[in-house]
Amino acid sequence: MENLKNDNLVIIKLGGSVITYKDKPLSPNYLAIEKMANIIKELKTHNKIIIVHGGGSFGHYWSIKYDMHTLPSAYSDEGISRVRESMIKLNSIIVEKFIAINLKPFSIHASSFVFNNLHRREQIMDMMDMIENNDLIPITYGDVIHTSGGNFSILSGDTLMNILSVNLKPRFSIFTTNVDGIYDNITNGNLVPNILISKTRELLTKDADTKIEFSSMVCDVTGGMKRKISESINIANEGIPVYLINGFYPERMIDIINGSEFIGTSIKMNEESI
Ligand code: IP8
Repeated sequence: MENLKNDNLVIIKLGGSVITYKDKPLSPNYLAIEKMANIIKELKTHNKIIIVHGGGSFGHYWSIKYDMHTLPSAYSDEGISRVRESMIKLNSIIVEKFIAINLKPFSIHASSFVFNNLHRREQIMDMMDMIENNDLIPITYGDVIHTSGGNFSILSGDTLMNILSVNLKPRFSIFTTNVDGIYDNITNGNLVPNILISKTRELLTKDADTKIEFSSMVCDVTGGMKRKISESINIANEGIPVYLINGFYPERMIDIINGSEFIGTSIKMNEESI
């Protein structure tokens, strides 16, 4: 595989817990979306941007109701339609907010570049073409996708982050969630600012005694923080720095890009192990 480096590309995940009220079915958080859009506009002046968004109280609400998961299976057709429809709706709410401030989003459905859990590299590279030759911001999202033989599965936006990052080699990949980053402990924990991963994908923190406990977010069929961390490790393993920050303070992305101090967690490959 050719080793592309896209030094001014940033891939950003808008977490479902930021863009929707996760405990209130089908309710977008318009203010959070607007705030995020304004910061993305600022970032866009010096960077190329690709957006991935999660399902929040849209996709996850229906996935739970119809017992649908990431494992391919013969789920209820009604459930499949409901999840798909709700994600289209959420995507169009975000797209409208972007257009309202003169950003030019271009929605790309995940099934156009992922099929049967395999990705189509050509379609992914096409996003780069569109970024380089147009002023567009490709925007894709976690969704229900057809696998085969009548089976469908829920595809997480976190997995899309991994697929896009590994193929497009951005300068950074940023996950936004409703917490400041990764904590060393589920209750009363401390924020872990830097995590290094070794070649063996072992997590190394500055303080060797720090252990990271994982929790699954309530109302999440795709694995919550645990999946975010495992996808982040896959990305960092390719030499791409990953940041997890609080999406209610999207200005923290500007600090990251400026190389300033920021509140959040970075996950990077331990240089000594490269
Ligand atoms: O919120 C899942 O995407 P995620 C989307 O990024 C659905 O895990 C349909 C539940």
